[in-house]
Amino acid sequence: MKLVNIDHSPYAARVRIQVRKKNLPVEMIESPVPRKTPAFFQAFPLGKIPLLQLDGGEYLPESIAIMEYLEDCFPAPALRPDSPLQRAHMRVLSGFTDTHLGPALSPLFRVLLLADAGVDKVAQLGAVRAELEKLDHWLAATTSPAERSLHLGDLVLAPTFWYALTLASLFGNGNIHSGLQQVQNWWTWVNNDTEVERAVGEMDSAFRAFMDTRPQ
Ligand SMILES: N[C@@H](CCC(=O)N[C@@H](CS)C(=O)NCC(=O)O)C(=O)O
Repeated sequence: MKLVNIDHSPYAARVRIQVRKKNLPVEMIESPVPRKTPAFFQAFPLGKIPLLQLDGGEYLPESIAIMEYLEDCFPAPALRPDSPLQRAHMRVLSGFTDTHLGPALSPLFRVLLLADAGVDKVAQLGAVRAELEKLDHWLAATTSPAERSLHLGDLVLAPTFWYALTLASLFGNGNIHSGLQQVQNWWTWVNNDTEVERAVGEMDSAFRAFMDTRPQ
C-alpha cells in the first residue's frame, strides 16, 4: 500500500503516525497527479490528500476512513479501545477535531493564503480559544490520558492541535491554551509519543518552508 502524503497536512500527519506506530507496510509517496488540477479531480473525486492506494490500485480518500480501514486490516497493535464507551470517547476526539477545532482554524489558514481574506483575526482566535475551553471540559469529564492508552482520537487531534498553537502564536497569541490544565496535560502526554513528535516535527519543517515561499 502507498499513502499519498503532504508533510504539512494535519490530515496526512494523523495517518503517518498510525502507519508508523503499527509498523505497517505503507510507503509514503507524493501525488501521482499534480494537485489542484482537473486531472487530479478526475482521478480522485473528493480532491483531497491523504489517499491510501490499496494493493489492487484503488485509492481510498478521507483520513478517518483510511485509519479505520487500517485498524480493521491490521488489528495489532490496537489503536482503538475495546470498550464501546472508550471507543465512543475516541470518536468524540476525532469528531471534535474535524467539526469544532478544524472549522475554527480554517479562516486563519485563509489569512495565510490570501493577503486580504476579510477575517477578523482577534474574533477568530477567540473562536479557537472557545473550542479549546470546550475540549478542556470534555477531557475533565473523561478518563485521564495517564490512565488509558493512546488511540486514534489522539492521533487525529494532535496534528490539528499543533496548528491551533502555531497559528495562534503567528497571529499574536503565544499561549492560547493558558489556564486549560486538562488540555495542557493531554498535549504534554501525547507529545511523549515518538511518532507524534516526529509527525509534528515534519509539519513544523514543511509549514516553515511554506511560510518562506508563499507570495506576500
Ligand atoms: N476530510 C479530509 C480533509 C483532507 C484535506 O483537507 N486535505 C487538504 C490538505 S491539508 C487537501 O488535500 N487540500 C487540497 C490540496 O492541497 O490539493 C480528510 O480527513 O482526509
